[in-house]
Amino acid sequence: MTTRRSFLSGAALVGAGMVSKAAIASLPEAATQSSAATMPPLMPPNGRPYNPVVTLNGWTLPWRMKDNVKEFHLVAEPVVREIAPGMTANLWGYNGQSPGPTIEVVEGDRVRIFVTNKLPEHTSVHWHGQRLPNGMDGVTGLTQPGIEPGKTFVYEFVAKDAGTFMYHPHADEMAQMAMGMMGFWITHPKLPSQHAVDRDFVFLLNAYDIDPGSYTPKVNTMLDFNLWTFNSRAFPGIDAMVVRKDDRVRIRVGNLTMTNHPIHLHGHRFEVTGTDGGWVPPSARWPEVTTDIAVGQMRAIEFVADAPGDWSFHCHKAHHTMNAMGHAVPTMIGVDHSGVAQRINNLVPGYMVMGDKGGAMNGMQMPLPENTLPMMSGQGPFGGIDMGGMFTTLKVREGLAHGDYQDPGWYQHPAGTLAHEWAGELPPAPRAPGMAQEPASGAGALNVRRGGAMHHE
Ligand SMILES: [Cu+2]
Repeated sequence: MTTRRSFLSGAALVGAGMVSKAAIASLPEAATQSSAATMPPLMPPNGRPYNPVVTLNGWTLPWRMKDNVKEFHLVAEPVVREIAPGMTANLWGYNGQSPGPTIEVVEGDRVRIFVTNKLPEHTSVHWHGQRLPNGMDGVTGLTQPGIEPGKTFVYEFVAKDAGTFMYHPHADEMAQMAMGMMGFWITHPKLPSQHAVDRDFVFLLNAYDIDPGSYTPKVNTMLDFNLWTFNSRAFPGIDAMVVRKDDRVRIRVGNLTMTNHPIHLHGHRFEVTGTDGGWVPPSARWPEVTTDIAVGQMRAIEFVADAPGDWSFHCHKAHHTMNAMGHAVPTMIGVDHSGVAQRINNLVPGYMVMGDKGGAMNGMQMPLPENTLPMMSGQGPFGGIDMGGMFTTLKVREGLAHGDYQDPGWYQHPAGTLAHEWAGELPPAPRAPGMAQEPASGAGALNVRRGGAMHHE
C-alpha cells in the first residue's frame, strides 16, 4: 500500500529530475524510478495547465520545455520489478520500471522524445493510437531502422488529439512486450475544464509467464500465462484506488496482454467515455458494470463514486484473479482420497489432500518455491480474500482532502449494513434432487455414470 513516505520520496524524485543541470544539457535528463508504489500526480511545473492522472503503481515522466517543445527522455533497459511483496521479476522496461512511466502532454503540444536503448537488442517505440507523421510511427523496418544497443533516437510530433494512448516497441515485439516493454500516454484537453474529473486513474493490463521459483518471463508463451497483472503488479501488490464520496472518477485501462479482459466494478454503474478513437459523445454512452477490453484497446470509464465502501474492481475471468497457477490439475471436488493420502504419506511424509472441498484454502499455508506468490493471498478485514492477479479495490470515503490518495484502511460498515450469520431457527433445508442426503463420504459418494444411452437436449 502507498504510504505518505512513498508519496514524499516521489515528490523528491520529480524535483531531482527537474534540476537546472538538465536544462543546459543537449539531452533532457532521464529521470528514473526505483519504487513500484503509486506516485502522486505530477502537477505540471511548466507548459500549459492540465489535471494530471494517477498511474496505479506507477509514475509520470518529468519533462523539460525547450524552445516551446516538451522534451522527454525514455531509456529502454532491463529492470527488476516487484510484482507483489515476495516476488520480483527480471523484466525489460523504461527508466527503472516496467511498465515505463506515463507520459502526459496537452492537446496541441509539440513533443520531442529521446529514446536511448540500453537493451541487448534493437528496439523502437510505437506511439499507439496517435495520428502523427508516418516516419514517427516507430515500426522497425517499415518506418525506421531499429534503435541499436547504445544508440539514441529522437521522435517528434504534435499531440493532435486529446485522449488515452499507449507506447510499446514494434521490434521483436513478441519478446519485448512479454518482457514488459510498454507504457501509458495521456494527451489532456486544451481546456482543463473539458472532460474534467476529480480523480483520474490509469494503468495497463499485462501478463507474464514466470515459472515458480524463477525470475524471468518465458517470452514464447502465447496464451497460457500464469501472472495476470495491473501495471505489472498482482494483487495483493496492487494499490487501492482511493476516492472521495461523490467524486467524479475516471479509470483508464489499456490492454497489452494476449487476450481480452472484462473489467468489472462493484457497487456503481459507469459509462465508457473514451475509446481508442477518442471521447464518446454523451448521447452514445450507456450504463455498464463490466466492460470488455480487447487486445490493443484503451477504455476510459467514468462514474460518480456515490457509495462509500471497499468495492472490488477486477477482471471477471476467474483465472485472471489467481497467481502462479497450474491448469493441468484434475478437479477433486467431492472425491474422498483420504485412504490414498494415507498410503502416499507412508512413502512421502507431509503429503496433503487438496481440493476435495474446493479451492479455498482458509489460510492454510503450503510451502512454495522461492520468488513465487501464492495463488490467492490478499488479507481483508474478515479474513483471506480468495484473490490474486487482476484485482484491487476502489475505496470510497467521505471527507478526504482533495489530493489525498493514501490508503484509508478498511471500511467501517454502519450498523445494520453488513451480511452476517443467521442466529435464529433453521427449517430443514431441501436438497437438490439426486444429491446424497449426507455430506459426501466414502467411495459411495462418487456417482459414476456408466454405460447406457446419454442424450443431449
Ligand atoms: Cu482478464
